[in-house]
Amino acid sequence: MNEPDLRIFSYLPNPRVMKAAIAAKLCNVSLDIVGTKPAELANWLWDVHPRPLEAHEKFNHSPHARTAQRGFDGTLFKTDAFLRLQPFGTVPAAFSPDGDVGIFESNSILRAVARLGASTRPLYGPNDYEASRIDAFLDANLVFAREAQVYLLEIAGLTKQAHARMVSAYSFYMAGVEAALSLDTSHLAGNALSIADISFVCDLAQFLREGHSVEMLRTQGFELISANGPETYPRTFAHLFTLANSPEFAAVLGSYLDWYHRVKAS
Ligand SMILES: N[C@@H](CCC(=O)N[C@@H](CS)C(=O)NCC(=O)O)C(=O)O
Repeated sequence: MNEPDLRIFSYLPNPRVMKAAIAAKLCNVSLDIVGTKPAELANWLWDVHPRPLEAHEKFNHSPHARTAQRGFDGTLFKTDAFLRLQPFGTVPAAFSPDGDVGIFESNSILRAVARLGASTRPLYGPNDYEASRIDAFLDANLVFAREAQVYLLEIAGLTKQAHARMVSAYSFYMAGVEAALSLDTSHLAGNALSIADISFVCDLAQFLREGHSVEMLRTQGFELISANGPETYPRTFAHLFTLANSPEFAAVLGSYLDWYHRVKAS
């Protein structure tokens, strides 16, 4: 088998990995994506060469045992070699083919794919200024996505403050995206599809999964933050679904957003 251009380890499916997978399809970069269902990743060795653990390797005094930090509970098994390359100890975790370079943060893994495939299809802007504007969207996405991560992890027991904080982060982000799409351009950062659009689709698609918790929110006295989204932010939702339905996005997203259409249609 030919060596891939980039290796990625994560729980799957993961919209943060989908960012890299969509870009890879668009610019013909080969990825080796390794992982398993979220609940099963605690049974894997988080390493430069990740693999399922044997039962006898899973004990609390293992040199690899670490306390999970966010999104996981209990103990995870991360090697020193993994943590040298992935200092925040998170997934998705990407590696250069030789395993010498670790790349973390899904937006930066996305950037890596765009750089590797730039000669096939430029997804990272035609010049330094445009690339920096794309970076600015990626930064804004990350701020939104971090707020969304905290909100979704706490959704079973939200405080009023936590809910209000997400409302504010959502409105700020969505208003900015809507404003960008109200300019005379077809995409977020200009007239060409870029990694800014890819990151936007995946992060917003993940946030919309608050819709799975509508009853849980109601019992706490909250409504869906994204309710009336298409009415309040029409350009943003149109952009999301136009891209999500395009071939390369649809091939990676699969059924990830199907539930949203079902709920909206009912
Ligand atoms: N902003 C990061 C988020 C990555 C992240 O927080 N990953 C969590 C799972 S959702 C993780 O790997 N946690 C490891 C731990 O709990 O130790 C990205 O986009 O890649």
